[in-house]
Amino acid sequence: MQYLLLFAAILLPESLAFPLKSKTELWNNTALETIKAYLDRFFPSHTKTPKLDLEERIKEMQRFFHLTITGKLNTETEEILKMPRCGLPDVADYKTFPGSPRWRKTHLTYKIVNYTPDLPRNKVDDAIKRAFMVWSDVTPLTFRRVSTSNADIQIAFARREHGDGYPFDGRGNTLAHAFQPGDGIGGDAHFDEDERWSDTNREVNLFLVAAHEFGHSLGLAHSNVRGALMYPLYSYQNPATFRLPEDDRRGIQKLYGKKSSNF
Ligand code: TQI
Ligand code: CA
Ligand code: ZN
Ligand code: ZN
Repeated sequence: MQYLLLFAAILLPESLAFPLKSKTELWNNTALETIKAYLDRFFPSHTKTPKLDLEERIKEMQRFFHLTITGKLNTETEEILKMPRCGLPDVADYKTFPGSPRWRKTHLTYKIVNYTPDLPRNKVDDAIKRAFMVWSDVTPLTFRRVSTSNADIQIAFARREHGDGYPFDGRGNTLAHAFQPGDGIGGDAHFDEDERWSDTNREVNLFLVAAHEFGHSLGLAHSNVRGALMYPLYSYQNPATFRLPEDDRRGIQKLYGKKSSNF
């Protein structure tokens, strides 16, 4: 046993005998700082998407430059960092989620699981219906309301912890969230019951937030274009005259194509 300990004691300081190793680590740290700064500048991600970690952001960059998608800072990726380039971000418009998840069918179903007491039921139904129309108006997608439990997009009002690991936070801040296309919880949209939902410009307009959330449900992430529906800032627009901004239209049509004409 004593021999073993001694052996270990001799082996451990080995790394100190190779200053090269710590030098490599130092260099790696610098490279990491460099790519972080590069990504912040040219592939900005919003603070509201904490799930987009460094690896995902490197993948996004690799996808853009048609490199092998590893999510790791390899030589190929580092070459890009050294290249002269235009000072504008590469992703200056709509965005999809990493891997561009989307529905593989055009006829989707939705279910309104429960209602907020803030609005009469028919106003909730109407806001949700019109929020889906924002997207079906410009794509081949159709949305049909069902009351069975296996709808593609489940819509619910909930407060605080509600079973998906993303608890709501009381009045204010997060208003709602939605999951990217996929099985199970994929596509589902949840609205914070601690908000005051409205069909006017008072408090939080259900139609506008639902239209934004359904953008996420269909595969759109946040856009960098000010004024886009998927821009991560709530700005009130009159629902009666709402028109889907061009950036969002291009984004959703990239995923699903244009609305096929009627003949
Ligand atoms: N909810 C965030 C949102 O939907 C939650 C979120 C952050 C999110 N990152 C995401 C959801 C990525 C899906 C994918 O953006 S929120 C707005 C807006 C919110 C924010 O309550 O902050 C709207 C909900 F755009 F105004 F900031 C609706 Cl319209
Ligand atoms: Ca909230
Ligand atoms: Zn939820
Ligand atoms: Zn959003």
